[in-house]
Amino acid sequence: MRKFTAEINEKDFGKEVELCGWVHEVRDLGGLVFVVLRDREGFAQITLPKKAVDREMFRRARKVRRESVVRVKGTVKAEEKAPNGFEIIPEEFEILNEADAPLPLEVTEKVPAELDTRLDSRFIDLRRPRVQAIFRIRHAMLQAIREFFDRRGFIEVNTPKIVSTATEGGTELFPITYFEREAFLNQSPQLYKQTLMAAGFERVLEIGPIFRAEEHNTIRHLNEAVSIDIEVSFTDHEGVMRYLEELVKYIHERISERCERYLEWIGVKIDIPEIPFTRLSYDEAVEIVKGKGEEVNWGEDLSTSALKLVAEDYSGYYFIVDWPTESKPFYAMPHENDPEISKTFDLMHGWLEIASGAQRIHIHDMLVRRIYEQGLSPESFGFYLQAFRYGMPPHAGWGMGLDRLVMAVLNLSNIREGVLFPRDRQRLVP
Ligand code: AMO
Repeated sequence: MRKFTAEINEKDFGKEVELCGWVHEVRDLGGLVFVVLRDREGFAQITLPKKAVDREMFRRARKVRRESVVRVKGTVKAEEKAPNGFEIIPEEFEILNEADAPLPLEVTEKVPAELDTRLDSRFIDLRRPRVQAIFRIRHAMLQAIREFFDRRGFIEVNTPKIVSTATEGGTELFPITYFEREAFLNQSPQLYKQTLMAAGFERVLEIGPIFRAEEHNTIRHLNEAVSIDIEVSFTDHEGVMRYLEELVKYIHERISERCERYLEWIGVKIDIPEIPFTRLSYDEAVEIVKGKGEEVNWGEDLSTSALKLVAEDYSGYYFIVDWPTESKPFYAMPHENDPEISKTFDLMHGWLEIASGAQRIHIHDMLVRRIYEQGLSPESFGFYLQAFRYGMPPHAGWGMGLDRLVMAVLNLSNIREGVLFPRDRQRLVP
C-alpha cells in the first residue's frame, strides 16, 4: 500500500509498503547502499545490503542521481539508527524520472543560498522541508479563516479583479488594456464588498489577490498580495475589530493544534495571543514617537521609522485607532463629535501593519463630499455611489494581508519567504 513516510510506524514493521518521492541523498559504503527518500511529509531510509537484494537493483540505486523521482516497494524493519526508527529493505526500486546534474540549487540545507537564488529555482527550493512547512501552515491558516467566518454566518464571495477605478489611491494602480478601453488591476475589493452591503448580504468574506504598483522594494511589500477582506452591516469599527482579534487568536490556536510537525521543521513556537488587543490611539502613538525625538506632522501616516519607535513599547499584536480623517481613504467614517478623527484602525504586529479597517460612511451626500475633499471625482465612482442612494445600511469592515500575517506568525525575515512565486519590482518570473 502506498504511504507517506510519516505514516509509517511500528504497526508496519515486517510488512510491505510502497513509497514515492525524491532521492535526497545516496550513501555508498561499498557492500551497503543507503538511499534517503524524501516525500512531502518527511524522510525514509532505504537500505540495500549488496548480498540481500537483487544485483541489478543494487546497481541502479547506487548510481541514482540526487533529486530523481523514485518508487520503492519493500519491507519495513525497525532500525534505531535510521530517521524515525525504521528502514526499508526494497524488493522494487524504480526510477520514475532521473534528475539532471548538477542541480540548480541544493535541497539539503548544507549549502545556504541567497533568497534571490532560491526564488529563481523556486520549484527546488520548495522541496526543502523548512520551506514546505511554511506553505502547509499557510494552508492551515486559510482553512482556519474559512472555518471561523463560516460559523459566524459569513458568505464567501469573489469580486472582479479587472476594474475601472482606484480605491486606495491612484498612484499605485496597474493599468491594463481591456479591449479598446483602459482598465486596472484591483487594489482592493473595497467598493464591491461595500456594494454587497447594499445588496443585503450583511456579512461577506473575500480571500483574493490585490495588486499594488508599489515602486519600493521592501521586505514587507509585494506587487501582488493576498487579502482577507470582510464587510459587515449594522455594526461599527469596534464590532469588526472584535472579529479581527478573535480571528487572529483562533488562527494561532488552530495552527498550534494542527501544525505541530511543520512548526518544528521551521523551529517556531506559537504563543496564543491574549485578547482584547491593546488599543493605542494615533495621538498616543505620535506622542511616543515625538518623545523619542522623531518629528511627526499630525495628520500624516506613520513612517516605518516612527512605527519602529512605537514597537519598542508595544510588541505582539495591538491596534492603532482613531487615525486623522485626512490620512485615511474617503470611505472612512469621521467621528461625529470630532470629524478630524476617523473611526479607523490598523492592526499591528510590532512595527508591521497586518490589517486596516474602518466604519464606513453610509450616507450618500457625505461620501460625495469626502470624495471631493480627497481630490477625486465622484463620476469615477458611479456604480458605487448609486448603491448608497437606495437603502445602504451602516457598515464596517477590514482587509488583512495574508502574506503579512504569515510573515508575522512564523517570524519570517522577508514577506517573500511566505509566498510561492512573489511579484516585486524586479521579479516577474517564475
Ligand atoms: P490597506 O491598503 O491598508 O487597506 O490594505 C490592507 C492590508 O493589505 C496588506 N497589503 C499588502 N501586503 C503586501 N504588499 C502590499 N503591497 C500590500 N498592500 C496592502 C496589508 C494591509 O494592512 N480597503 C482597505 C481595507 C479595508 O478598509 O477594508 C485596504 O485595502 O496587510
